[in-house]
Amino acid sequence: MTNPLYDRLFGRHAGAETPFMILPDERVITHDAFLKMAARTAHAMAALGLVPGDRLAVQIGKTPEALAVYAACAQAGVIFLPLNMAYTGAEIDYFVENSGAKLVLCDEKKRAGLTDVAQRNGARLETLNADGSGSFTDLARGLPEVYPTVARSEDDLAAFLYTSGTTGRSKGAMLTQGNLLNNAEVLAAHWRFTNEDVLLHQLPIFHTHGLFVATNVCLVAGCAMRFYPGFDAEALIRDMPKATALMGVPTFYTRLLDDARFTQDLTRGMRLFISGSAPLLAETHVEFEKRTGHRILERYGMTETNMNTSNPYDGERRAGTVGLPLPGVEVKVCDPKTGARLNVGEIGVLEVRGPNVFKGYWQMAEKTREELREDGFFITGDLAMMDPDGYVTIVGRNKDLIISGGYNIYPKEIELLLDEAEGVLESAVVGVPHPDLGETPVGVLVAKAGAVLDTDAILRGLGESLARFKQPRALVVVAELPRNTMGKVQKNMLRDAYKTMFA
Ligand code: MLC
Ligand code: AMP
Repeated sequence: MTNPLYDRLFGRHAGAETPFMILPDERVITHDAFLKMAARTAHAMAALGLVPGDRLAVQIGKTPEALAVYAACAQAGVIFLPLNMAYTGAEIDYFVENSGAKLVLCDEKKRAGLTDVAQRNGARLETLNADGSGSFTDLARGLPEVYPTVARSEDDLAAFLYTSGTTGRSKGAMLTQGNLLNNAEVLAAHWRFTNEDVLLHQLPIFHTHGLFVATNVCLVAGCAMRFYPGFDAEALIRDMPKATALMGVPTFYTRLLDDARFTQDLTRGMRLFISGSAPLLAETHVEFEKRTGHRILERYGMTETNMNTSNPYDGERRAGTVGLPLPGVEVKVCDPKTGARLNVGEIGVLEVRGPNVFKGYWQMAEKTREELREDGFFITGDLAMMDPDGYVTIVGRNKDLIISGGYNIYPKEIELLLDEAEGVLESAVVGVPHPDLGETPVGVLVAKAGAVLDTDAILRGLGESLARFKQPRALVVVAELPRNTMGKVQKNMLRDAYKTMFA
């Protein structure tokens, strides 16, 4: 019986007393102890009636127990659906309903808000807290430390990751065992991870970057990770001499550079700094090298595709570029209207194909057809250019998306809420440069005739339904929105008008 994802990432470490997770208090969880925790978790899931193919949604803190739920899902053939801790009950309601999740795990702090959500959607709700306690932990305690691995193929679904769209609701990207496994194995080899490595893991584990890229690469390599509940610059600086690699979003690197203790000496034992999920400014790359002697390795990916391109390990890491297509991944720059392949040096929409590309959006055949071509190429919506050496540069986006500190924010979702607010005639949300987060949303409002807008009250109102990170950092009121002759709002003019607001 085989289960490629479980066998090749997790199962092969059975019995290994090697360190897998090192916690901030220096407590070590070995590979074997982790697998036992995962097996108990899988038994608890089965006791709650989950069967292969069911969905399990989690909105829980970043703990070893949370990661064990991911491993248990792989072993039991259950589809793992991790959710951002910042999402409100209203946001979670949609994910649970859309995915048909049978079980929801949440932190005790979220339980009151999610009880109705679970009930309405016929899901069971259990708790798993940041300290590892909770009703789900109680269930798992004492259960057997071995679980009979459920047979799966590479084509079977392993996870749903929800990603918003420029129009309409979020879409559940269906990732198969093969998608995750292939990318993890390619990346571990490409970035030369071995069992000697120690990765500083400060990314959240509800997104591709922290969950699949960071964790799966460590599992393939059999190395350890220093595992933190979240970003913590103090801890990074304290523990850097005990580590060899860091994966982060650009905000990690700009924050480190803001700290005078971050020096060449501190990074002496590090072999690799990797950045992705948002554009790394070429100037950050240059400043980083000047300060530490290390050249950040930038790579590019998406929820739907895992990682597509990466700067080389040995070759030239070109600042401002996302490197070359990864082994097995085809990348082309296309005309946004016709889909025809463009020449070297021309700017178009990037399309990618390979074993890393997802299977489609859950129960959204039409949306899938719009973005995933019949020949297997996925239309990323990123505007890019390829140079004669094959290096790809992301120059912009053909989609209305803001990336703040590595989190995606879709203006449409905010605009729909702003348009409903008292006295608002219409609105437009644009991303403007932000020194810490890269970009941040600003809402531009037009009042109905005679109305006086209370922007503080409007912002408070947004808080009820919208995760904090998506809320505009500023609202401005204007007489009218700039429009072109077709009547379309000219967001580029708004971006330009407010570009220095946070500079
Ligand atoms: C937190 N806040 C944010 C925010 N993160 N606001 C905007 N954008 C963000 N990204 C808000 C909180 O709501 C809070 O608001 C305040 O900032 C402080 O919160 P915090 O939790 O203390 O923030 P911090 O720990 O400093 O987090 C910032 C961060 C974090 C940048 C370290 O957001 C982060 O880890 N980002 C990584 C996201 C990621 O993993 N992306 C990968 C997606 S996968 P207030 O007002 O209440 O104080 C992908 C594919 C690929 O894109 O290629 O990898
Ligand atoms: P997500 O949907 O959260 O997976 O975000 C994917 C998007 O992040 C991509 O479509 C890009 O717009 C952006 N992205 C990821 N990595 C990079 C990078 N290195 N440079 C620029 N943009 C990136």
